[in-house]
Formats: sequence, structure tokens, C-alpha cells
Amino acid sequence: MSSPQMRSLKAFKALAHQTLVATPRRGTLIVIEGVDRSGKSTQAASLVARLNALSGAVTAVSMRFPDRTTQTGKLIDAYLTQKDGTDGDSIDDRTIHLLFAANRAEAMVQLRKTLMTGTSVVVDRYAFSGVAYTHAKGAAGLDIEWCMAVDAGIIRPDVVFFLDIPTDVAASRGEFGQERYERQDFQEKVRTAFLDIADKAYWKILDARQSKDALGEEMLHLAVTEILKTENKPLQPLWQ
Ligand code: Z5A
Ligand code: MG
Repeated sequence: MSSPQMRSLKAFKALAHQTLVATPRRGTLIVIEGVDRSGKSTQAASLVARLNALSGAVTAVSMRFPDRTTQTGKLIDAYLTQKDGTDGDSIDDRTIHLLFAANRAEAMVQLRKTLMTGTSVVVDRYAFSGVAYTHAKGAAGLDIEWCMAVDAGIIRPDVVFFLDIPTDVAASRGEFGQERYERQDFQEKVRTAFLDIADKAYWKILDARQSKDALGEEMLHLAVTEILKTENKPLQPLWQ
């Protein structure tokens, strides 16, 4: 990197440090989405660590959906891992969609509280996964409008990072194929559904084929820019 670029990165980081630590503000809601194995969990952990290292304090925490620890999450986990005592089809498509939405709805009080105390939250999958995976099943009645309706009103992210990757590249990464939806043809439909619902107003589509580090730096830069813009803007409802 040339030295003027280095100087501007340093100045940017200094401003970020000052703002993150010194100014009372609400936290920023940052969502990471993408097909399976696009690197969401890797980048969610990395972004939280990078943001906290930048500020020298805990100004960001992570959250993930599904949260497999709650009662709804345990049902979802049994479904995804196909350990639900049958061949895995004991929960029908509508019901599992509603369970995923309930799993998010029950987390909203805590999410709101965390954001309002000034901590940013980096979320690994959100309602967009809900719509993309259910809609990709192509079953009657599971149109996009129906899929979106049950999540309408949860907190709208300030920014969504969509980690875009060709599905054959994703499929070549570690442990692909162990859970229910991990088939490349299905993942292709999921990617299309994600791109259909991408809202240019707050989505950033990123190249997830980059190295972990290069993508991590790009996301840090974009996240700090969003955090600096959030100030005390009121939280907005999603899809309303
Ligand atoms: N689902 C749904 O149907 N409805 C909903 O509402 C929601 C979810 C919320 C649970 O997913 C499933 O639930 C999911 C969607 C559905 N479908 N399936 N199957 P999950 O989030 O619990 O799944 P996961 O186990 O975390 O896997 P993942 O999300 O598919 O992977 P990832 O988080 O995107 O990738 P990763 O774990 O960070 O990385 C995967 C591997 O790639 C790993 O070996 C990394 O070291 C490697 N990696 C990561 N980044 C890179 C780069 N840049 N280069 C090379 N290698 C990399
Ligand atoms: Mg993951």
C-alpha cells in the first residue's frame, strides 16, 4: 500500500477510534448474509474482533440465527441436522419457516437493548436467509411475499453485507454437505432468491472469493463508515 493510502487509513482509524469510544450513540445493526460456506461465521467473528481492537473497548458483539440454544432453536437444530426422530420431514415447510421467524422475534428485546446501549451488533444470518431458503424450495404458497410477511416489523439492519460466491466455490470449502440444505443445485436457487430481495438502499454485495483477510479489511472499512453514519437515527422496522 502506498504511503498516502496508509496515511488516510490511519486517519480514518483514528477518527473511528475517537467516535466509537467518545460519542454516545446507538449501536449499528450489521447483518451478514450469503449462501452456505460463503464465510459468514468467519467474517462475523473477525469483524467483531477488528471493531473492538480498533476502539480498544467492547463496542461490538455478535449474534447468530438460528440461535440453536433456545426452545425454538432446538427444534430448528433437530430439523437441520435431520435428527428429529424421523427421516427429518416431521416439520412441514411452513412450520419450519415460522419457527425460524419466531427464533428471531424472541431475540428482538435483547437486540434492541444492546443497540440502545451503544453497542453494535454483527448478526450472522437474519430474515433474508429465512426468505431465501424457504422460497428456494419452490413449494406452492411459499412465495416471497408470504415468506417476508412473518418477519415484517423486526429491527431493520443498518447495513447487510452479502458475501457473494459461486456455489461451486462454496461447495469446495470445509464440511459442505452435512446439513439439510447443503446441495449445490439448491444453493443456486438460494443465491438467486437472495439477489431478488437485495435492497440497494442498505445492501453491500461483496466478493467472498477474496482471502479471509482482504474481505475482513473491506468489511471493517465499510462497517466503520456505517457506524459513523448511524449516530442516533431511530431504529426502523423491516419490510413495513
Ligand atoms: N436457515 C433457514 O432456512 N432459514 C432461516 O431463517 C435461517 C437459516 C436464519 C443454518 O445455517 C441453516 O439454516 C442454513 C440456512 C438455514 N442452511 N443450511 N444448511 P448456519 O448459519 O447455522 O450454518 P453454518 O454451519 O454456520 O454454515 P454456513 O453458514 O453455511 O457457513 P459460513 O458461516 O458461511 O462459512 P464459515 O463457517 O465461515 O466458513 C466455511 C469454511 O470456509 C470454513 O472451513 C472456513 O475456514 C472457510 N472459509 C471461510 N472464508 C474463506 C475464504 N475467504 N477463503 C477460503 N476459505 C474460507
Ligand atoms: Mg456460519
